[in-house]
Amino acid sequence: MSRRPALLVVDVQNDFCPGGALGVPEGDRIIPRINRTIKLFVRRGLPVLATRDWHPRVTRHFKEFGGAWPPHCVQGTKGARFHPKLTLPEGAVILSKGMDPDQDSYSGFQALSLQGRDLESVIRDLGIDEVFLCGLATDYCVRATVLDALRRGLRVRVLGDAIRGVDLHPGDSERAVKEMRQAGAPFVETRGLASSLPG
Ligand code: VGL
Ligand code: ZN
Repeated sequence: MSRRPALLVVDVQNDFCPGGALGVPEGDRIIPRINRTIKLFVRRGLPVLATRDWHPRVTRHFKEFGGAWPPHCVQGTKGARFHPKLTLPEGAVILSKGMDPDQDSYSGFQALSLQGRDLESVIRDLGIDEVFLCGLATDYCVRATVLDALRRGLRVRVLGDAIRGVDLHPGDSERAVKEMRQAGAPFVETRGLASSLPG
């Protein structure tokens, strides 16, 4: 059976980049690498998916209402937009998560497409059997999405030079990387990726 990978770009939004409400250090540095990788997938006719954190103004995810975070990625605000330098292709599948005001949801598998489909059904419908994953943040959404993908029996590769973490507690990102590797997600670099893609 032929392999069919997709690229999953996680939460590359203004609020997660330097200057944003929850700026991840160097969060914007990964964007040129992601853009080059997007081109590789588009040229081969392989799907590109992108998640976004998409919160209501009032949610238990935010400090003010008992959560861990300053307000960020509030639906419809500039902070919630994809970073302007990110070049998502026409036809990219956009999935939103974090809409439930009563819970934290970090995994892309809790996200819904604009048509209301969840990530797993989108992946199955597109005939994808392997996900290459990049984006923000290593210790939250990237980690949770990678572990969930593995639990669902998908092959996952993490683009190690195209992720960055929040590190709310020092060492969080490093621990997340170890955890993802141990769970069965190999790390690869964006450079030289062309040779490991079909077509
Ligand atoms: C995330 C912190 C708060 C993430 C979302 O998507 O990684 N991190 N909300
Ligand atoms: Zn959030």
